[in-house]
Amino acid sequence: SVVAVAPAETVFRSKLPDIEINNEQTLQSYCFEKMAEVASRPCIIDGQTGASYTYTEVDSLTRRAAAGLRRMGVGKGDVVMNLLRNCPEFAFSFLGAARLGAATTTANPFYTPHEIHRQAEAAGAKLIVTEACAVEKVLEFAAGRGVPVVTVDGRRDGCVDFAELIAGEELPEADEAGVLPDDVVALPYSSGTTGLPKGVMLTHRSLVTSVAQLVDGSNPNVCFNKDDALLCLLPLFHIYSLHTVLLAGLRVGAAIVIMRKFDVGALVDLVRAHRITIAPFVPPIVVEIAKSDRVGADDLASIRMVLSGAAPMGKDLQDAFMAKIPNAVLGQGYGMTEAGPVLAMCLAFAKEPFKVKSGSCGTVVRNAELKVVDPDTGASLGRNQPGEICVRGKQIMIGYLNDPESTKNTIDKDGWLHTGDIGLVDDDDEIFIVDRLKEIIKYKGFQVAPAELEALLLTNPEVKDAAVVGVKDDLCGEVPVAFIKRIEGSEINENEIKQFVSKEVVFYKRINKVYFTDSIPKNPSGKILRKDLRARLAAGIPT
Ligand code: 4UU
Repeated sequence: SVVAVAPAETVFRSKLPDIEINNEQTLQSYCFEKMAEVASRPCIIDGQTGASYTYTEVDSLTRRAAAGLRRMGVGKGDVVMNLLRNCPEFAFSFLGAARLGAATTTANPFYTPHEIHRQAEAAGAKLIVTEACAVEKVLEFAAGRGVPVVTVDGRRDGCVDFAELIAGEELPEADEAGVLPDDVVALPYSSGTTGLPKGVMLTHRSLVTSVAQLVDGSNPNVCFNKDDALLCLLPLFHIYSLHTVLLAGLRVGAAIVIMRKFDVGALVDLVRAHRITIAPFVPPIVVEIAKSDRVGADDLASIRMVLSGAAPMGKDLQDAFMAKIPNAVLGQGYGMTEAGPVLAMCLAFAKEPFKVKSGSCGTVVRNAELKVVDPDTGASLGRNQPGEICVRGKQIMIGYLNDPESTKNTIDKDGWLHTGDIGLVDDDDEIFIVDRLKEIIKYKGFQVAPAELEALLLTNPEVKDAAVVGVKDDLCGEVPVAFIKRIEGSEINENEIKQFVSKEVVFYKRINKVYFTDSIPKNPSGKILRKDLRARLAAGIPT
C-alpha cells in the first residue's frame, strides 16, 4: 500500500520557550489567582469620576453582579449583551456573567437600532446592560422579547439600575462549580475572512491561554506587573481592549484606568494624574499624538510601554512616534478576534527584551504555532515568502455561533485558523503583514464588513447591484467606497446613496465615495471580484 507522506511544513514558534499554562480553570479564577498579593491595591479606576475600586472590591462586585444577573434569570449557557462605552460596570457585568457560566456578547453603543437588534437576536441575548446614550435603541427589541435592560448610569423607566443589580449578596463560590473550561465566556462579533458579522465563541480555556501567552511565566512576552497602571482607552467591546487591557491587567494585578472617550488633552491629564505606565493604542491614536503640538515628551514621561495593534503601523509612523516618547518602548501586537485574539506580539516588551524592527507586528506568541501558506495551493512557505498567515493553539476560538459552515472555512481539519492576512516571517522570526486576502475593511481598527453594506445597498429599490471595497485613508487607515449599478432609468445620486446607508449604520461604516458603474465584476459563482475593483480604483478609472 502507498503511504501518503505529508509535505514538510515550516512551522514558526516563539523565540521564548513554551510555559506551563493551567487552562483547566475558569477565566475568573485565573484573573484573580494572585488575589492575596494584590487585595488592597487599586484594580479599576474610573478616569472620569475618579472612583477607584481595589482588587477585593472588584472581586466582590463581580460576585454580586453574578448573583444579581442570576436573580434576573441569567444562567449557564445564556448570553448577556454589554452595550457600553468603557466603564467599571463593563468589567463587573462581564465577570459576573462568567461566574454563572454565561457569555457576554459585546457591541458598540453607537450602533444603530438595526445593528444592535441583529446582533442581540443572533446571539440570543437574555439581558442587555447599557447606558443612557443607547437605551432608547434597545427598548423595542427588549420589550418584544421580554429581555430585561439594565442601565449603568442611573434609573430609567422600564429598566433596572445596575446599582440595584449589585446591591445584594455575593454569588456563593460553590455555585461556580458548574462552570467549565470549555464554556463560552466571550462572544464578540466579527466578519472574519468573509461575509456578515458572526459570533466568535471564545471559551474560558481560550482566553486563559491567550492571556497566559502574553503575561505569564518567568520571562513573559509582555512584561506587565502589579506596579503598572494600564490605560483603558480602547473600547472594551473590542477584543483587543477586553483581552489585553482588562483581562491581562487583572491577571498581573495592575491598576486599570478607564477612559471613555479619546481626546489628547484628557489623555495627557489622565496619564499625569495616574502615572500611566502602559498605553495600548491603535495607529490613528499614535498618529494624533505624534502630530499634536499639545503633547511634549514630559507629558507622557511615565509611560514605559506603548502597544499598537488592530491595524497596520508603518515604519515611518513608528519612528516619528518614538522620537516623541523616548522613555517608552513602542511595539505592535497582531490580533484577530477569532484567534483568541493575539497571534503575535513584539518581543521588545518581554522581561528580557529582544531587539526588534520598526514596522514588524511581532513574533508568534508562546505555546502556539504559526505558518505561512500559499493562498492558491495551501503549500507551506518558508521565511521571507509572503502568504496567508495561519495559527494553531488552545487560544483560538472554538468556532462561530450557529455557523459550522463558516467555522469549517476558517479552521481547517488540522486545527489551523486561516487569518486572511498576507504576511511573511523574516530571518529574525518577526512577522510583517503586507496585504489582506480577506474582504474586511478596517476603519481606525474597527471592522467594516463589505458584505453587510452590500446587503444593505441591495435593499434600495433603485440599486440593481452593489459592491463595497476599502481604500486607503491617511487618517482612518481605510474607508469604505461603493460601486453601484443603478436599475434602468434610476437617477439616484451619490448623496442619496450615502444617506441611505448612513441612517442604518454606525458612523465608521458610512460610504465615503460612490462610483456608478454598468457592471460589477464577478466570478462564475457570483463572488464579487474585489481585486478587480481595487485595480480599477488604482488605475483611476473606477467606472
Ligand atoms: C496590521 O484587530 C483585532 C485584534 C487586535 C489585537 C488584539 C490584541 C491587537 C493586539 C492585542 O494585544 O481583531 P479584529 O478581529 O478586529 O481584526 C483582525 C484583523 C487582522 O486579521 C488584521 O487584518 O486586523 C488586522 N490587524 C493588523 N494589521 C490586527 N492587528 C494588526 C497589526 N498590523 N498589528
